[in-house]
Amino acid sequence: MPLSRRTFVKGLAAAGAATSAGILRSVAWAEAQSRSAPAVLSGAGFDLRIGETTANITGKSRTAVTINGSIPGPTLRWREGDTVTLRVANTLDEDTSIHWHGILLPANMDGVPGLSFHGIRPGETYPYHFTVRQHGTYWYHSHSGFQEQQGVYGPLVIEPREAEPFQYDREHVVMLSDWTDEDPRRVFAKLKKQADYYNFHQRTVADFVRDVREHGLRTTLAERGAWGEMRMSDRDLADVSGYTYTYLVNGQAPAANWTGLFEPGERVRLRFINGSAMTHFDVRIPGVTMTVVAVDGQHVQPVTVDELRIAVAETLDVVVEPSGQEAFTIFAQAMDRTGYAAATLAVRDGLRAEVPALDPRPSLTMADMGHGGMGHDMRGMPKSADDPHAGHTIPAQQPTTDPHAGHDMSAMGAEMQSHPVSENSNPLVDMQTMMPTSKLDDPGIGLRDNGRRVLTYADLKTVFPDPDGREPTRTIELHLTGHMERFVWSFNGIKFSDAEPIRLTYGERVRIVLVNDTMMAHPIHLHGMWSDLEDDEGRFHLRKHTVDMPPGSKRSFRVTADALGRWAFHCHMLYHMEAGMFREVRVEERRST
Ligand SMILES: [Cu+2]
Repeated sequence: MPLSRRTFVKGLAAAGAATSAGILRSVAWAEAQSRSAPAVLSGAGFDLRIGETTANITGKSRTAVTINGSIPGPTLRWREGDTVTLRVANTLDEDTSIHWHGILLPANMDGVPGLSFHGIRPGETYPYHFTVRQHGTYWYHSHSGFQEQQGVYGPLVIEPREAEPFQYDREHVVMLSDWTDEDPRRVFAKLKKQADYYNFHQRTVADFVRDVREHGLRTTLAERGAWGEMRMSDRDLADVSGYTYTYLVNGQAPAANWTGLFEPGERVRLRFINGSAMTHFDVRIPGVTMTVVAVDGQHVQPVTVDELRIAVAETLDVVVEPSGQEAFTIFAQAMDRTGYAAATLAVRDGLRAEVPALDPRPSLTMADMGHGGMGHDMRGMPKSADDPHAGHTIPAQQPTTDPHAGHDMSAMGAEMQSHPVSENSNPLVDMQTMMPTSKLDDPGIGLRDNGRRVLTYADLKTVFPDPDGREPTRTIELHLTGHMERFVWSFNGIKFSDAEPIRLTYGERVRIVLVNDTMMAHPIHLHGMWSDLEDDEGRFHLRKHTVDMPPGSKRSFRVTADALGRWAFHCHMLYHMEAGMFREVRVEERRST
């Protein structure tokens, strides 16, 4: 008797299959399942099936799109050096795909429809086949439409061939994600129509931009009295908020209390994966410090912190030694503080520790908007009220040649930022940063001076030296641009549909400099090749597959173009990518002309 295609998922865990007669298995079975981890598949051959599943996260049944009937999909465990085969069957009535995030592989195995291949048509099975050349914590997800938001994502763990430089007694995957009962196409349509749909507060940045356009900068500032009155809103921190989202740990809402077990005295490795569509999380485990040992699958020099921010698509491995309590809360606040994901580390099932209150919602400061003096809240700097031109993010239509611009900021080491001509008078660009800095040692919006030791990129150093060693021979600067009211996002003011590929020559070493001209964070992901983040002195610092770009930041990374073919390069905020913040990177053989 064939199983029904629709499967009931309780609390969004791997859950019971209905029989073909539509009779659900017992509630007890479903509840038992809801507390377990997603299925774990290991070996070299894998069968994955993308299909529709009935899910109930919030008390209402919804149609999710799943891998093998669960959200997240199964945890795949590969071994470094193995050649793996993954047969991905599409039982949907639309195209699908699976992209192996952060994995080095041939371009036709990368799973991006339109670049790597044509996608997987309904009823088809696509065989992915490649040799695994790395180890660590990664994830995989659909690269088709909004399927990732609907549930098509799962953890990927690659066991190393050689011993790792740290020890642990057990491990848990902790996959964070965001779920909406709404159809993501509707969410996107609402953002396009009214960008502050998910925000009930005044949208002061957009108001400010409009006022400056209509009345000029000086008048607008005089009317507002001081910079400090430019209060930011929810909308400026996250496009899509807890108003529609339920935040999940391993597919479970906070009430379902996913629990990872430990025995007192054990060292526990937690593999944090941010598999959400749109949400940066700030993670802590009250009562336990976390020693970060790997980032984006790459070993780093251990650093011990109380709290860490994990951007969309990043992974962070930590080792913890819980003791003195039977239960601890893994608390992951959404960056905009409109909700949280929560789970428990405990000595047995059924326990729960106190869940902290959400931190207050942060305000963006002038520093967040591309002011040179990072970390200063301009409300505390009365001078700035007198000098309305001091380097900050300005509406794009303002002339950037203002002789007063940033003159009192030179002592802070930042330089006036120039912008691509394609941003000039561009209706898709509403803001430009004037004095961006790397902000590598900045904990970030909402995490500064909170009394906890918060991880920054500056704290993270890859354990190995630059594997390439060559200086980049050229620099490609790209600006992250957007227009908040229109909900368009782009590189250099040019949407993907209108953009030429970025062409790299096979074997070359290039430096990519990103400048964030917007008020939002953008985690930028290059497929197929590493992004080797540089420190403030331009040295190799941290190997990543996804580089988060806070508002008003400028960061650089090195790329060795060692993978031929067509690769995606994009913001990993799903709706930003969909709205145009996407480029093709094409690596080609040197022409012998
Ligand atoms: Cu983005």
